[in-house]
Amino acid sequence: MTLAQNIQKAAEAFNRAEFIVVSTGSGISRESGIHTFREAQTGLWEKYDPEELATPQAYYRNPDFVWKWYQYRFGLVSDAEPNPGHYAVAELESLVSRLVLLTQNIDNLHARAGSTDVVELHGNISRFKCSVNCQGDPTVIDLNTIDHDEDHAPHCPYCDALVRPDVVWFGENLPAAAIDRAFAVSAQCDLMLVVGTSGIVQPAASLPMLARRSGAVVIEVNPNPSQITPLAHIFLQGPSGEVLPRLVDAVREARSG
Ligand code: BJW
Ligand code: ZN
Repeated sequence: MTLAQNIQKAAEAFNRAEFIVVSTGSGISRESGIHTFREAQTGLWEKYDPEELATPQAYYRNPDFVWKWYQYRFGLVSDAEPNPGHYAVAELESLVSRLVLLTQNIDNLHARAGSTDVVELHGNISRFKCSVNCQGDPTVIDLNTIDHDEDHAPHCPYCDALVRPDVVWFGENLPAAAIDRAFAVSAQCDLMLVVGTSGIVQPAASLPMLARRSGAVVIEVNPNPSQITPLAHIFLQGPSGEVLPRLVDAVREARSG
């Protein structure tokens, strides 16, 4: 089947579904200039494995170094704009009766594109918290209210522990409300659209399987086969910034036709 035929088939499935869950990974932000998580890093960070930096152990071992990595990435995210893939997901929300968006991304680009019901599974790089959550979980810290610079990890104004980005590192639990909701909607939806994830990182990677076992149609958008591809009913192979706008057009046409 050609991509055009698969998009048509996917659009028909969308029009049969009442409750849609979209689950996204870093690939959807690739066309906004943000590297996917497992892509080779550039410049200063070329030599470092992101999987080894995104851990509490790395942070406590060398807080200033990991802080600088996050400041660098925060800069990239702040300069980025949503791309046609993010806008297409936001538009889908207005075309269907119920849609929940689950994202592993920490870049806020879905909300900036207009999606309204976004469940952030791995936190948000623009938010910071006390590393021991001394005033309750999470103890959010507004960086503008404390003395800090780009090169040094700042300290909590209440307890002096380190301040850290409010993201989920390996070995840490996902925010309970977010993961509970993700499991619930994945088990309830009629259709799950999975976009731009390698499907390697748990527990997010298990959501498409849960959806499929619960009877949902699973559709994947990715330029490359992933761990999700074998369980997808329809695989739309291509970059999401191109495929998703075509899918939205096809959903709209199938609806009016
Ligand atoms: C395009 C594209 C284009 C390119 N268009 N697509 C069970 C078995 C084994 C291990 C575990 C397990 N359960 C838990 C674990 C441990 C661990 C884990 O999963 N490890 C794996 C590596 C095996 N999980 C955890 O530790 C999680 N916590 C947890 O389970 O708590 C319970 C527990 C507690 C204590 C002990 C054990 C368990 C937490 C996971 C947190 C992940 N955090 C990160 C970092 C966030 C902050 C930061 O960014 O710095 O989240 S890791 C990183 O991976 C990031 C991402 O959200 C996440 C997923 O990556 P993603 O988005 O899939 O990116 P890539 O790069 O892998 O793929 C990109 C894709 O895009 C590719 O497919 C491309 O083809 C595609 N693409 N261009 C569309 N234009
Ligand atoms: Zn504190």
